[in-house]
Amino acid sequence: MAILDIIETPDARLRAISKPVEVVTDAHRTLIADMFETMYDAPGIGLAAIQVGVPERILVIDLQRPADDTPEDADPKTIKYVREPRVFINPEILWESEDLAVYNEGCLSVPEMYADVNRPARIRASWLDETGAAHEQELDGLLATCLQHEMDHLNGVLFIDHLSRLKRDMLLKKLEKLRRSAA
Ligand code: GNR
Ligand code: NI
Repeated sequence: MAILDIIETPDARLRAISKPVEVVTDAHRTLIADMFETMYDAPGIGLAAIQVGVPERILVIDLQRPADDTPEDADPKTIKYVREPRVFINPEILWESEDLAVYNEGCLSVPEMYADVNRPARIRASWLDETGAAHEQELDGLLATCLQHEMDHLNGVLFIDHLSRLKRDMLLKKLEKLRRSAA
């Protein structure tokens, strides 16, 4: 297993259209294991293959729910999270709801920047898992939002592309300033 480098904006590779996976191989399964390790290390709740430089339609998600015995008032920093790793290969959106949900999104390729994004609240999606088996399911909540965010990456789209030009430019300026102060 390996922690891979995450590509950050404005790297042109983030604008590539990723290619469908024809056959799921051991090489893909190794990449997926490395993607999970990279995502947990970051940490993040999702990661698309293109974010580690691989232009294939593969993404991983783990929303890491608090353990079932967690009290309501527990400190989020000290509670135990249960891993729920999910793999999506060649995902497709078959249906999306008219109603939208807003989430304050972030992206490992646009580090430390957050903005509200509206997306369909519920979607019906199909995909392959790491064994090549096909799945189809209706998703909602943060999982629906995160899958749409990751599927955007497969099409060269970042969450900042959903903002007004003014908001996007402000956010990118803030990122540049942060990078200069960190350098
Ligand atoms: O870690 C992440 N958090 C997040 C929060 C709200 C909506 C989407 C995401 S995905 C992001 C990780 C990432 O950049 N995936 O591409
Ligand atoms: Ni992202």
